[in-house]
Amino acid sequence: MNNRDIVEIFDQVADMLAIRGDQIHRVLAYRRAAESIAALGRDINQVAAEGSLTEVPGIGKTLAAKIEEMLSTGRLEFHERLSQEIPVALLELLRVEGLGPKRVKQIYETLGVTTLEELSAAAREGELSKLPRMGKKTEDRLLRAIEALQRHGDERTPIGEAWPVAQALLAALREIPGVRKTAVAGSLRRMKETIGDVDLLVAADDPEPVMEHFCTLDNIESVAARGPTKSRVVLLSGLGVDLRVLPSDRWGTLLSYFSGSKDHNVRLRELALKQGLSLNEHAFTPESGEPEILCATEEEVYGTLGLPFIPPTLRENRGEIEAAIAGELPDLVQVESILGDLHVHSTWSDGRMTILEMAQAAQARGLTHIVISDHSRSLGIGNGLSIERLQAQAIDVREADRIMGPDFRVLHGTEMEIKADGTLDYPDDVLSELDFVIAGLHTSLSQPRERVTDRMLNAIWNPHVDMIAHPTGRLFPDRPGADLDMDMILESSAATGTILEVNANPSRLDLRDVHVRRAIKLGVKIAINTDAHHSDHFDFLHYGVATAQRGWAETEQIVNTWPVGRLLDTLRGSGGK
Ligand code: DGT
Ligand code: CA
Ligand code: CA
Repeated sequence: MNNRDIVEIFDQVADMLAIRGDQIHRVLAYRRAAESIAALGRDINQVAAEGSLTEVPGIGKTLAAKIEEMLSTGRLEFHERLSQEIPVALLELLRVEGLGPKRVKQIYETLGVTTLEELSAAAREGELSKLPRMGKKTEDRLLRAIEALQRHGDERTPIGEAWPVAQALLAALREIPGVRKTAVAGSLRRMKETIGDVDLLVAADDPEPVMEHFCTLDNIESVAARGPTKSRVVLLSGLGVDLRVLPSDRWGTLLSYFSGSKDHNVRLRELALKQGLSLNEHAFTPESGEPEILCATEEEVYGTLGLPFIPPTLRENRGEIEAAIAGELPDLVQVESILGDLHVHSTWSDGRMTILEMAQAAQARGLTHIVISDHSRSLGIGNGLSIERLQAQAIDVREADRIMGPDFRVLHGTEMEIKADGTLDYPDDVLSELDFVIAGLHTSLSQPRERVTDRMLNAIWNPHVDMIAHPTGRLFPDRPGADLDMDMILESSAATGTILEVNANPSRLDLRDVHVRRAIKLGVKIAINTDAHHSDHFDFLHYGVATAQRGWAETEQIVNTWPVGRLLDTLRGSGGK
């Protein structure tokens, strides 16, 4: 059994206790323990072997014994006993929006309903509205929530999973004769961190062969809809994919419409109506009865509305229309502007390639500098470096720097733990020897807001700390990250000149877009780094750049766009920052 298995069982116990109507503090104890283990950042087997389970926040003697039982027997008797009273299947009902444990219990005990399908049938037959304290209105609302849950599930796909799938599908579609253009649209083109479904567009004169190919791909679970220009399939992975095919002279309106967001489109249609035009995916249609205006490019769509092109990453109706009208769209950071990666691992800690291999791979991608920042001593699971090993590593870094020649710099840094008690993992005199100091949270992420925020502030105010890595520590899909007081974090970073990272690993994307936006407004310096543990990970960069763009990040405020000399001058100029 691993951390996740135990988290799942504890979560189920908490849900079963809640449905049974146990005391809330008992429910919360299991919930807290699950969170704590999810955020542990260490293998629970190892912690148990050391005999230090009770040092994990939220784990007392009783829960430690339960964990040991699971680790040694692979099961938990208490869980099995509970599940005879409350079937595990019933827990699925808690996923329906608006359905709490009390209601689930009532529905189970009076109607014998245990699955979503049975619940849906009961709602359709009007059985639910007959229950006490449950009217027709609640029943309708629940039915809609059940249908939404059945249609989409409640989990969106992380962009890092959806993106490669979409690229592979497009590559296959491009092979079909008669296909002129292909694109991703929807939230994937806007590079949202999670994706509801993938939207693909094709320009072709004859849609039929495209549809035929698309609906007979081998990794399809089902074809949900098939029309002459529009189809939808569900892949074996559960990911839904919509495809639309139109002739290429309508490409601009097609791409604009299906790129969304819906709210952005609503604003565009309003602007069109003011000019007496109705706008849809096919064309602008003048109300006067004059012929349609076709747009082959999105530039023409925006141009017809009197606007400059608005990049897809801004299209969320968060002020981009107003900025476009005023001629004040941000000078967004681009992948090509990134010169350095300030967060790179090597075999010295948990990376899989040597310092030199990472430097060469970075140079091959057009970068001019990297910071080698391996884990610090207290991160056992990351093979963190003792002070002696950190100092020995300096020699290896300098050697790689020499081999790389004058056009590429390899800098020596660390990704240092901010420990659970808020202290830093290396003393100041060790830090002062390094070119670049990163501090980050990997453990005890579920501490209360005030405590975890204080921990982070302690690092931000340390004069040797140059950058905070992936500030909240969240991981898609199920580690929510620390409950930081972001206002305090952002203000203190601005005040101290501390750089905040947008971690480009698609399971992190942390800072997230909305926090980038606030950081940019406050003048906080931002870095976009891949946190590469292998040379392939340098390819994550575009996810981080897109996240920064979604936060309206301008090139100037992104420190990786600065030549290395400017970066080092700035760090030295501010007393270590
Ligand atoms: P998702 O899939 O939940 O991550 O988000 P989107 O933005 O990809 O949404 P989706 O797949 O439902 O639709 C793709 C785009 O198509 C959406 O961004 C805008 C456009 N669209 C879809 N339905 C409507 C609609 O009812 N009105 C308008 N104006 N646009 C729509
Ligand atoms: Ca979509
Ligand atoms: Ca869609």
